[in-house]
Amino acid sequence: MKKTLAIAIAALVPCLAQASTTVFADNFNGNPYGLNTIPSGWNVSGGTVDLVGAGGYGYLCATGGGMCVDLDGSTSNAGVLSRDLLLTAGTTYTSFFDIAGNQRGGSENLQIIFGSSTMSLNPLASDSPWTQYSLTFTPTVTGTYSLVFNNAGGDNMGAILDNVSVQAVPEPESYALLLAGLGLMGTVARRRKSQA
Ligand SMILES: [Ca+2]
Ligand SMILES: [Ca+2]
Ligand SMILES: [Ca+2]
Repeated sequence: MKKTLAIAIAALVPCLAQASTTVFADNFNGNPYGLNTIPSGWNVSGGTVDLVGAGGYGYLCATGGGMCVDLDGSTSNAGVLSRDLLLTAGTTYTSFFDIAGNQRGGSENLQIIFGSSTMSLNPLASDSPWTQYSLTFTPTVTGTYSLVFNNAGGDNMGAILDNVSVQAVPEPESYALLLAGLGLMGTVARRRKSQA
């Protein structure tokens, strides 16, 4: 038993060192085309966004095609697109997202917020190619945090967003805790065996 457990833990360690899990992913492909439409599961405040793509409204979406989001809808008032996520204290989360220029003309001023982390794309040229960006955030308190895409302006042409995901990588202390837990399980198992 002891030897088996030791082998099991030894086998687990390298896996744990690389363990990262997808806690959220959306390629927007499950949504219908629509001007001034809120993508399923997302929030839009202070204006509108459009669901666009090559089969409707003529936009080239990122890898995987299908649908993507024009962050400035069709009401001359760019909406703030956000997604709420339940995040655990002490875990490092990295959000990945593909962004392209508005594909129509002029440049954009875009701010992305993930928890307390922020980044800006300003200016983002209209012909800026699809690029994967990332933003990392480690909450110190477990709770609900937002991933926010805020495109300034209101000319109905916004940066285009696709393939949003969030990956979680536990902090080293979490691994240590997990390994300590496994070690404790081993001790209990050994005790049970010797009592039997
Ligand atoms: Ca897509
Ligand atoms: Ca638009
Ligand atoms: Ca614009």
